[in-house]
Amino acid sequence: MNNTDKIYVAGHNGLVGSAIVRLLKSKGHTNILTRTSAELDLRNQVSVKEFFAKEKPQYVFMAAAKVGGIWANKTYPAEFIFDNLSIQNNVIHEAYKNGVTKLLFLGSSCIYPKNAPQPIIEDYLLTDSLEPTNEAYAIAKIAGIKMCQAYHQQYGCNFISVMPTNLYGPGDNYDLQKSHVLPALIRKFHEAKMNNDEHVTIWGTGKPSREFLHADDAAAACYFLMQNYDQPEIINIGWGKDDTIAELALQIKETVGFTGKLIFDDTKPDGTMRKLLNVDKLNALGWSASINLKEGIQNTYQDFTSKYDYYTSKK
Ligand code: GFB
Repeated sequence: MNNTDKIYVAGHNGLVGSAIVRLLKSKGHTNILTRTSAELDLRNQVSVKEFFAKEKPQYVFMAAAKVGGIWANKTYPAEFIFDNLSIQNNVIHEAYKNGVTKLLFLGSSCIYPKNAPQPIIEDYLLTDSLEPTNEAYAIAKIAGIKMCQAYHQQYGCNFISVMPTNLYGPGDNYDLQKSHVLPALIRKFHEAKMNNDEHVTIWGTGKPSREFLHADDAAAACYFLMQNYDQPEIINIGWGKDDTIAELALQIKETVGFTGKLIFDDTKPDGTMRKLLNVDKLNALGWSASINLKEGIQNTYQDFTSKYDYYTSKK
C-alpha cells in the first residue's frame, strides 16, 4: 500500500474504523476515502454500486457493521442479520466488480462455537453451535467470511478476513443498553460516583471472561495484515489474555474512583462463558498487541469524560 493509493475505510466513524483512519493518517496515507452513513447507505445496493464505480478504491478496510453488546444482539436479531448481510454483500461484491486490489473484512470472535475449546484456534469455525444471544450477528459475519473465501476461490480476489476479540477504546458507544460491557461499566461507575450512589449493578454473574483489545491495537493489526497476509483462511486478532467481568468491573471501579459496592444481577444473561482467542498465527507473522488493559481503560475513561455532556443530552 503506497501513501497515495486510494484506501476506502467503510465504517470510519465506528470504533475500529476511526482507529484505522487515525493510523493511516499517522503513517502518511493521503488518499483516504470515507462516507458517513447519511452520505452512503451501505445497505443500498444501487448506492454502493454507484459509489464504487465512481471512486474506484484500491484498498478496502471493511469495518462497517451494525454492532452492539449482549442486550442489543438479543433484542434486535433481525436488524443484526439483515443490516450486516446487506452491507457486506454490497461492499464485497462491488469490490470484486471494480477490481479492488485487496479487501480486509472484519469479523468477530463470536463466530466461534459457544463451547469451543480455549484458547480458540481458527480451525474451530463451524465445528459446533453458536452462542444464542448473538447467533444472528455471528451468522452474518460467517457469511461474510465465506463470501470472501468464495470470491478468492472463484475470481482470485485478495480478500482476507480477520477475527478480532472484544474491542474497546476511544470512540466507543457508551449507551447504557446497547453498548458492550466495558464502555457501559465506565459510564455506570462514573455516574454512580457523581451521584454518590451506594452500588453499581453489573449484568450477569460476573463469572464470564472476555479478552479486551484496544481499538488502536486492532487497527494496527489490521494495517499489518493488509500488508503482510494474503491467505483466504481467517486469522485471529487478540492479545492472548482475558479477565472475568467481575475483575474488569473492579479495574474500572478503581480507575473511575468509585468507592461503593458491586451488585451482580443474575437475571441478565452471561452469554458465552469464555472466548479467549489463540493468536499464535498472528504472533508468528510478527505482530503482537501493545496496549495493556489498565492503560486502555484509563485512555477510554478520558474519552468518555470528554464526551459526557453529549451522552447525557441523549438520555
Ligand atoms: O460486552 P457484552 O455486551 O457482549 O457483554 P458479549 C459481555 C459480558 O459482560 C456479558 C456482562 O456476560 C454481560 O452480561 N455485562 C455486565 C454487561 N454488565 C454489563 C453491562 O452493563 N452492559 C453489557 N453490555 N454487558 C457481544 C456480542 O457479546 O460481543 C456481539 O453480542 C459481539 O455479537 C461482541 O461478538 C464482541 O461479549 O457477551
